[in-house]
Amino acid sequence: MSDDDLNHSATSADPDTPHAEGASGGWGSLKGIARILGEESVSPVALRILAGQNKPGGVMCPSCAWAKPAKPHAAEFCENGAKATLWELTRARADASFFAKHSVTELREWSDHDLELSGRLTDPLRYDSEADRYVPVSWDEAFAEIGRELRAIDPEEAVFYSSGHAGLEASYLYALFARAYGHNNLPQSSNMCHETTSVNLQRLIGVPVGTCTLDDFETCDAIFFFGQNTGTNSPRFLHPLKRAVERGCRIVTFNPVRERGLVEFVDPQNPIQMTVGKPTKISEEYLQVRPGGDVAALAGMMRCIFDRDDEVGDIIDRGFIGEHTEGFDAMEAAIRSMDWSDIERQSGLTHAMLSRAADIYMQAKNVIGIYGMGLTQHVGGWLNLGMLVNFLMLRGNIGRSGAGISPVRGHSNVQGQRTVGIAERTASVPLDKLRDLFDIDPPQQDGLNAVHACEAMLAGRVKAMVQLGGNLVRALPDSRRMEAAWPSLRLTVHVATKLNRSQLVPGQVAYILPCLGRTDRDEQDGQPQVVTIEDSMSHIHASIGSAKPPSERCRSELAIVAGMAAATLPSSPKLHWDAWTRNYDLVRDLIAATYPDEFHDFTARMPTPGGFYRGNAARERQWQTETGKARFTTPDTLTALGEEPVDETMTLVTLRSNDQFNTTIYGFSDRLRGLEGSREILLVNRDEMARLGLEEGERVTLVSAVDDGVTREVAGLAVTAYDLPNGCVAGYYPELNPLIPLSYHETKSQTPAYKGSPVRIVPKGA
Ligand SMILES: Nc1nc2c(c(=O)[nH]1)N[C@H]1C(S)=C(S)[C@@H](COP(=O)(O)OP(=O)(O)OC[C@H]3O[C@@H](n4cnc5c(=O)[nH]c(N)nc54)[C@H](O)[C@@H]3O)O[C@H]1N2
Ligand SMILES: Nc1nc2c(c(=O)[nH]1)N[C@H]1C(S)=C(S)[C@@H](COP(=O)(O)OP(=O)(O)OC[C@H]3O[C@@H](n4cnc5c(=O)[nH]c(N)nc54)[C@H](O)[C@@H]3O)O[C@H]1N2
Ligand SMILES: [Mo]
Repeated sequence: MSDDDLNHSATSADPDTPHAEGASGGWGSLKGIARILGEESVSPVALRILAGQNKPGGVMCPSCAWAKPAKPHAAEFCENGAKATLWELTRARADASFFAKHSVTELREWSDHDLELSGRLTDPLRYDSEADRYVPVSWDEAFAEIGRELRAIDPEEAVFYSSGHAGLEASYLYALFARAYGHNNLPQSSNMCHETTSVNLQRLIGVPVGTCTLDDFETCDAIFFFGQNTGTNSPRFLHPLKRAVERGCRIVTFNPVRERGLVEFVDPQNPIQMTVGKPTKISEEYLQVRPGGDVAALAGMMRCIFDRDDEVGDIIDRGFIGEHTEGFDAMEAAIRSMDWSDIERQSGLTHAMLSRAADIYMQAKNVIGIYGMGLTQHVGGWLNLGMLVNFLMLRGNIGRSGAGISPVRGHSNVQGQRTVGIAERTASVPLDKLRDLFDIDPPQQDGLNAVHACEAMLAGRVKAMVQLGGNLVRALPDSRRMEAAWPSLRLTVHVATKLNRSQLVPGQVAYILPCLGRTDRDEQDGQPQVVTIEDSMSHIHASIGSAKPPSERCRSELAIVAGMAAATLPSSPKLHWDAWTRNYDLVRDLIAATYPDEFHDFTARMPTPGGFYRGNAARERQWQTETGKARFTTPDTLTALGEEPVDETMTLVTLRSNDQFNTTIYGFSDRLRGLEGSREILLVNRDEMARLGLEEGERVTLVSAVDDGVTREVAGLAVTAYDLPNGCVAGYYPELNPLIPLSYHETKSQTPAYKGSPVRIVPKGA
């Protein structure tokens, strides 16, 4: 295959691909913030909070988990961080009168966007099935009934979910509550996200998290990006990236979509560059790999590396491999036996392209591998990560400064919640310590993750679902099936800031408990409280909210968790739920006592600029794997897809727009992709449109091609020509979640295959 002979026809200059409004981060991004400011009428308080965001003494962004530098920019927030903050600080209120006016049946007709637009929740609410309305109740009543309900069931029938927002203190107590009560059913949003990372990096290099810190980005020579959309999902990362490019670091990107932020960047904090309008080119090579084709792309680059090593020697770091790793020979044999035509077909990239990318890798002393959902949300996510670790280890690029593997995490505290015990797998949890500290008998067996909890729910084995944040009914795969199962629950409890769809499928006993957001002032006993979070690079930061809470009746997440626990569990001299609620320092002391290596002197170290680092064994080349070595992976296939698309079957990739945070839809402008106005769209390339006889704007139905007796379809999607590889279609999450079968998930961690499920397009009238 030659470079012109690519398996996708469209290019960035494709007349049918809507044109993006210039480089990401430039004027457009400031306009985006201004629009939200206009919509939400920004108060001086909001401006003050934004000015201090991600800086010592300020609030840590409620949006993504990207690292917070020790020396922040004047404005250390991005377009999407500003949206998240202002969305939380809205003046709109979903208060008692709102719920008196709207029945639950009526609210179910509202869109995700309109539901959250109703504003902040102000009162504890209980569902009244006769009136079909949520009605205000007192906190005491709510806690008492929740406690009664939980005591009436077997603890194993309860599931305590968390979305990665709540701080370390509330999260630690939530996990303690679950274990004292008697279960490990602690699924978290990462079960739909980076669980592939937690399970597989642990297996391969002995840590469940990435090995890089921000400093590494100042000395790396090349960065390889796989399926992570920086411009939209972690825009502050564009600053270190731009600096890296300016000092000569070379960037190679693998992504089926040409995402603007990785193509070029205009720094909104650099007025000169903005006026001159000269963007920085980010990626030297931008390779539009087929979904699931990263395995083949990595195999191709590794073939080139082996070939060069044969010719000139000294390319492969045999010293590192001999001392630190196992499994190299079998892996090498498998890669050498692969056929270039298979590699090209599966990756959708040519030998020449992969050879150019491999050259960049071989010319670089220090290389960082970055990845996101493009690698994790596939059936073969484990193989994606195995191949990326292989690739990096070939030249000793793990456990050395300027190099490493760097998953970019999602929710602001998603990683930290896992660190302090929100874990359905008990291997990582010091259960003995909990037993000693609290005189409890924590269950030993693993609990349910998100997919297993759904299966148990469909089988009628779950009776209570408590949600600390999040919007499971929309975020889960097979969302229509799961939504239908929800009302069979006996108890549903939502600790939330805003109204969402999950709350509108109440169990027989159903509560919404309104909590403070990260930006709100949290006072207990007249004292301001601080919470902490862990960023994507394992640094722990204090976060101090200062906005007036939306109502006097909102409580902190920690207070709500402690209130539910106290009402459920028998009193005990070792469980001081009230005292812990009055002073969060006491909870930090408990975290330090449970995890002394990482969290010693927690409260004292909390204000460290840039956060305090809790360390990483793999970074020190200590491999806490089963064998004490880092492990190479031998590929047995060249794709991460569960099955290859054939004939009319296409691979569905679900995307986030630039105007959403997960199921929170801020608006309808996917500015960086040049897509405006509607989320009910299906992106297809022009060749595929011609092959399938589709017209631009034509309404089609997308149906799942997984044949297991369940009908899965989404109708009314407008066909939109877009520059994508052949054999795949793309559209938005969460609208397309009814199409992802629950059973279609990563093999080792059950992370749903949101980036690679088989579908068929049915034209209207067919
Ligand atoms: N503004 C904003 N920020 C967010 C979020 C948000 O919704 N909005 N969500 C937060 C959360 S929870 C998370 S987990 C992160 C998610 O952030 P990301 O990890 O960036 O996740 P996605 O945007 O889902 O997809 C990333 C990219 O994968 C590409 N891709 C799809 N399939 C493949 C493939 O097979 N191979 C390769 N190489 N690429 C592929 C897509 O084109 C897309 O550009 O962002 C966090 N930050
Ligand atoms: N098809 C498809 N599906 C996906 C994905 C995908 O890429 N494609 N991505 C997956 C990923 S990576 C993730 S992480 C999940 C996300 O799944 P979740 O984390 O469950 O969903 P969110 O949309 O982040 O949750 C939004 C809700 O959280 C509540 N909330 C907001 N702030 C706070 C707070 O401070 N405290 C509390 N208690 N509540 C708060 C609000 O009520 C809001 O409505 O979705 C997954 N689903
Ligand atoms: Mo996520």
